[in-house]
Amino acid sequence: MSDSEGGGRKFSAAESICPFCGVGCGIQYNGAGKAAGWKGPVNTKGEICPKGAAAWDVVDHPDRLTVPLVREGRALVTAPWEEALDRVVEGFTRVRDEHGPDALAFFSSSNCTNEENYVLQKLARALGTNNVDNCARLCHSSTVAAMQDRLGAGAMTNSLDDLGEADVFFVIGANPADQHPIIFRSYLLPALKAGTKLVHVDPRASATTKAADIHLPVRPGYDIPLLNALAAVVVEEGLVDEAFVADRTEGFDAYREFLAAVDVDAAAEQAGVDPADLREVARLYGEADRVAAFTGMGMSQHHYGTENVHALINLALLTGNVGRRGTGVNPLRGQNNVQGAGDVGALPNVLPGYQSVTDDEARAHVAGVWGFEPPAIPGRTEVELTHAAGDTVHAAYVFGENPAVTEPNQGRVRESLERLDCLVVHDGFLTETAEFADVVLPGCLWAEKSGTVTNTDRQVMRMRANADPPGEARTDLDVLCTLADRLTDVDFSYDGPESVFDELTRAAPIYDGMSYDGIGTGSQRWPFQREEGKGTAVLHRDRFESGSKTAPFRVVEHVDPADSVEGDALVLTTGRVIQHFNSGALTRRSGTLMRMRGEDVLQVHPDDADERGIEDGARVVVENDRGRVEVAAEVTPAIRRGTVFMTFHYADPLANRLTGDALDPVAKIPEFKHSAVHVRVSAASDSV
Ligand SMILES: Nc1nc2c(c(=O)[nH]1)N[C@H]1C(S)=C(S)[C@@H](COP(=O)(O)OP(=O)(O)OC[C@H]3O[C@@H](n4cnc5c(=O)[nH]c(N)nc54)[C@H](O)[C@@H]3O)O[C@H]1N2
Ligand SMILES: Nc1nc2c(c(=O)[nH]1)N[C@H]1C(S)=C(S)[C@@H](COP(=O)(O)OP(=O)(O)OC[C@H]3O[C@@H](n4cnc5c(=O)[nH]c(N)nc54)[C@H](O)[C@@H]3O)O[C@H]1N2
Ligand code: SF4
Ligand SMILES: [Mo]
Repeated sequence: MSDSEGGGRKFSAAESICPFCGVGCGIQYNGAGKAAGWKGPVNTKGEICPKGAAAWDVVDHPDRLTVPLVREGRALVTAPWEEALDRVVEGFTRVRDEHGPDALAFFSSSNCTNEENYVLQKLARALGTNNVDNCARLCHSSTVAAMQDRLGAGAMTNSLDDLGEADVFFVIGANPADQHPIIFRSYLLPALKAGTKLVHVDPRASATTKAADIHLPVRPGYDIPLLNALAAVVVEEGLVDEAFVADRTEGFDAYREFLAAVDVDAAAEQAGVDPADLREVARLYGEADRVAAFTGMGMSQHHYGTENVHALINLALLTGNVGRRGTGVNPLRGQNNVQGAGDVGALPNVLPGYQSVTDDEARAHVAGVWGFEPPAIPGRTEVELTHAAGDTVHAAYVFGENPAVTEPNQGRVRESLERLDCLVVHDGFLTETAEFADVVLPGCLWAEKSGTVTNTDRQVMRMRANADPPGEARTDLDVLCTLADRLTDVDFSYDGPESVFDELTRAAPIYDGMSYDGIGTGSQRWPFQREEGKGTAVLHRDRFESGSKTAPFRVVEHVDPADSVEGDALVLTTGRVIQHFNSGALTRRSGTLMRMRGEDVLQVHPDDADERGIEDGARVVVENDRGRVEVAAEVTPAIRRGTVFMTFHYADPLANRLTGDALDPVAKIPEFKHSAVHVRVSAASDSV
């Protein structure tokens, strides 16, 4: 471990966790201006991907916020901490007094620690509102809703360690080679080399597809007909796991009757895939002893995302692929702590440990720990809160999120943000969202904080500070506790993250028995078994987490996407690339990553390009009723005909100008993966 000085700041290596994806690789300062992996619980050889390797680039970046800012007229000007905090307290207190606690909104952060999220949700509840959410809403909220409903737990059913035992990986609407690179390289690839088959269901061929045995290039938004047809073939060909169905499921008769009416060829055509390929995949799923399904944003981000996941759960139950090693339904989670932000209760309907706010016993349990009872009426969700701005929501605290890039239909989002009486943004950078703020509080980044995060396979791991906060910045936990103390009568004076974690283990039953010391440089997994001193790797073994021995089948019908695709319209689907992360707030500031991929492109199929006279590299206009962006075209057969793809990593072009605000009725997730757009060569590019 070496120490070094950076612009007056002292850096020293200490085992922390990567600030990017939900894999949760161990990283730390390498002593020479870079980040390096250490042998963590997940990246056991110390391996990291390009984003992890570039994670230090932003820590000492000149754009870092180092002092608070407050709005004076049109400008944001620097202010002492006391003045900035006074403004927050004054703004939030005034709104609460005038409009009641439900006029306040708290956007918590899946990029921040369990302790920070725990304190922020407790603050919201101490003020009398359940209006607290995090961007899991935009991400796997639909997956969580479906899995919680059917199986009793909305998390990966299995652990990374056991998944290699699968005979088949069924990856639908996810691209782990680019989005969960260390899972892909260190857990999936070795199994593939040893003979596990990979099926990839995705309208776009990606690095994951390269490793696949079969690719089903599904038409965006048509996963339900595809999944139903797979299930119908499994039944038709006698591949149902009869013993599992009899012992562990309910409602099979109605489901079988529904499947009997599915016309497999017609469903394959509706889903845009070859019926013969689809039948082959069904046989693989039905005949294999162990199939592990992985699901991502291509499934979850539709206005029927919950139904998509229900259809996948049916297939896993039908083939007996739940409750054993190398099987299951496995959502690959987004940020380094999106799992934890939900676990600790930064959600409007549940308290720490997924205890419902409407459950009297759960509220009483939490009240026993907190000394006050949280409100019993569920709060509103992230996009609903944004839409209510200026109407029934008047103050918002945005902690480690950048909704002015990442929420759908940006025209509407930006008008909403303007209408808030008091917008506080607490972030490491002056983000696009911070431009709308009344108060901007300088946040810490990963290297400057200590605390815990929970990764995609439910492992709670510790982050350790490698540096002090820059300039006058304070640790995020310190700022949140100070504000909470000033805004409420509740005592928020914790003795550092460890004492917050200790309280969390008492409030959230799934974390009961865990400890900072117990975690050490390893991990503890939920649900934690206090008596055994360890967590449960494979869920639903003899009983489902719901407490029941059985899980129900459910008839799932196709739902049309919200945008109808007429005339020469194409379907825009959006997603990610390996070099950038979400709103790009961090990765667009990394010189290394920008050299790897500086600009966005729109992937267009050669036939669609020909019809529009679009050449590779040409600037094109992409537009619909909601907005318009300009971007360079990449003409490639990797994308299916009729579909175009761009990322949402850039503020310009801002893909979310084009996405719509239809929400899933259950999970309230937006439809990021299906928007009708028109694409044409840009006049500006014609004239060049
Ligand atoms: N490099 C990188 N890694 C990341 C992130 C990042 O921004 N960059 N973000 C993190 C976060 S927050 C998350 S949530 C995860 C997300 O990880 P993924 O779920 O892998 O993310 P996406 O790229 O949004 O979508 C996955 C795939 O869905 C496909 N798709 C689009 N529409 C459909 C459809 O209708 N049906 C099907 N079956 N597929 C469809 C897309 O072509 C895409 O390849 O990644 C995490 N890791
Ligand atoms: N079109 C389209 N839109 C999408 C998606 C899509 O696939 N397509 N995916 C959606 C998904 S899955 C997600 S998860 C969301 C992500 O949406 P966001 O959460 O809004 O995106 P991020 O870029 O992850 O925002 C993180 C912010 O936190 C700040 N930050 C990072 N670390 C810290 C810290 O330690 N402390 C503080 N205080 N701040 C910190 C960063 O600077 C950044 O501004 O986007 C959604 N939007
Ligand atoms: S795989 Fe994810 S957690 Fe691991 S280094 Fe890459 S971005 Fe970080
Ligand atoms: Mo996400």
